[in-house]
Amino acid sequence: MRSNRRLRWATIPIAATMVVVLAGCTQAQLRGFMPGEPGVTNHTDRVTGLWVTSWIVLLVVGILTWGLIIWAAIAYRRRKGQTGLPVQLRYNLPIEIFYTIVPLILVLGFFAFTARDQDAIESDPGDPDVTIEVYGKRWAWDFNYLNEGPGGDGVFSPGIQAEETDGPETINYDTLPVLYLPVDQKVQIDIHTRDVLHSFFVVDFLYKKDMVPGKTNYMYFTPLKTGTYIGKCAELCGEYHSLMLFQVKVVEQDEYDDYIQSLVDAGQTGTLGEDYIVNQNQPGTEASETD
Ligand SMILES: [Cu+2]
Repeated sequence: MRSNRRLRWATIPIAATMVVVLAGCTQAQLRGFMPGEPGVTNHTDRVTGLWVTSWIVLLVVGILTWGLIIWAAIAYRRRKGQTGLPVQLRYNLPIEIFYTIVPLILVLGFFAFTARDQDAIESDPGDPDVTIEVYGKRWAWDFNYLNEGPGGDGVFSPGIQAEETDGPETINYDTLPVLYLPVDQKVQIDIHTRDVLHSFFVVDFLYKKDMVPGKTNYMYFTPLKTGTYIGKCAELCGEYHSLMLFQVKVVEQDEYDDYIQSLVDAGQTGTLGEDYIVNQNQPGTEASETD
């Protein structure tokens, strides 16, 4: 009875604190300080949801654990006149079962929700509206827009490494490689590298994928918000890794079509494909067979 009443008294300040804390939450805090804003792609809210919910569960566990530690330290502290060891408790079966099962439930829960979300993000929805081949290279990006241009042979945009400047902006954003994507269209990205491991990362899309020599990885998503987003290499790939940047412009369909046409007009038809892979010692390449 007594502990029940004590618990009831505790709920009032806890609830009041929660109300104050949550009411003062900014959008950034509610999203767990993840970059970007809600609904940038069809996957970002799912990623943010998993992140924020996991943190809430972990904080609840943390507060309970810290509370119990502090409570035990105060309630069972050595009092005046006490000598020797306190009563030693062991083989307390209910407690042992409790602290085995609770972490098990937590780990299985985190695993299940992660697997569910990963499966949703990774699965191929099929019938992409645009398919873009991305090649990472030390230290820039080439973009091949497949099935576009005359005859559907594709158009391409070769990128250069970011240029450093002395100004307040440390790099020149005007010369960054740019990937154009039409808003509200199903996008498939085929991910390759021409040399070492890189990682294709669009920060606000909350997802990245390794670019592995001799392997093609895929990313599927639908951009839902027009805007310009920063992309970067997320796998240390050498001296100028930090300058391996690009921009993603999510635009309306007609602006996207204009951009594709501008590449056609510039004579950038076809694709910059495997011919430019510089690795000579990869399984399956000519070089390794003749060596
Ligand atoms: Cu890189």
